[in-house]
Amino acid sequence: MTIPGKNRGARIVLFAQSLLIALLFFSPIASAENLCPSGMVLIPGGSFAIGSNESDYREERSAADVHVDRFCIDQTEVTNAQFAEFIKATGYQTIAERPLSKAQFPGLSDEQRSPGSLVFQLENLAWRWMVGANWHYPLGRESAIAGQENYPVVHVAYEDVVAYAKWANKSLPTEAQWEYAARGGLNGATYAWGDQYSEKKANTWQGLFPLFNTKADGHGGTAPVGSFPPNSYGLYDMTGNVWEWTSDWYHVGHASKAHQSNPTGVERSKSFDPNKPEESALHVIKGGSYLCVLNYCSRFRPAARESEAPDTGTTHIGFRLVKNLT
Ligand SMILES: [Ca+2]
Repeated sequence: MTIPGKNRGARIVLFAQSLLIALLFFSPIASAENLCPSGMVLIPGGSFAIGSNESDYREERSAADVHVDRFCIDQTEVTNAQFAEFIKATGYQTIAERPLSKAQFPGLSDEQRSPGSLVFQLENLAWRWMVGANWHYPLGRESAIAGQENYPVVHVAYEDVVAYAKWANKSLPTEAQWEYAARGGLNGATYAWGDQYSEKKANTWQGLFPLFNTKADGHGGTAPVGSFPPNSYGLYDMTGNVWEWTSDWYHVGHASKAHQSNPTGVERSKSFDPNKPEESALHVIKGGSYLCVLNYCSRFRPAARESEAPDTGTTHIGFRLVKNLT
């Protein structure tokens, strides 16, 4: 026997429960967690000053107020294991694996045009062009990455990371996105964690560069991603380990970005680094690397920036990607 009143009450309770579940499921908080693919972190939109007016490095001056919309960013630098998946899926050959072009380097012999890349040799404490060095053999032919699956991929040129981004359906960060994420909400602070330097916070160089490295942080070269504490946004290695490519073309200062939303930097034709006048167009790289040290090149600060030719990969440049949300 049914009791109409009781059934109606039960239906109301059931309806209310369903409504609550629906509200929870579709609430902004719950959906925000699902906005970013696995391995990425949601960075809330906001305004900040990109660059630094206090910096000794003129390329960081003057700071400009900018706004960035919310976006997702990789929690770590892209690893060897992740890059290997891309190579396996696409058969892509990185620039360091291709011979130098005869048209571009007519004065070199075939042997001199053999595939290779720039390696910083810790034993000699010097940069050297090494035939056979590439993402799979970071220090040359006898240095395969077996056992280093969780290290950041290196020897990736700009063209290589753009190809990876296309495959992953993601994008290179703009400099503004990268710097905003690196600051972790501590806008205006010197370092990603505050104003006091600490060699325990990131994979940097300890000692007198380039004479000696005490390796007090436990690493002479690159370290597995996530070996050091994350910043306030939960992002690892935004300071040190490897430099990271951004999509911006390099230009001294930030005047072109002032008061912009989602600035993308200068056009290619305006890219210029007075320290490298022979280069015509360079991209901004951020974050510094394991070779950065307070006494020599303290470019492991969020405001710091360096230029790099798009066709150049080295032992200390890697990348991470963003997913833009519309
Ligand atoms: Ca880094």
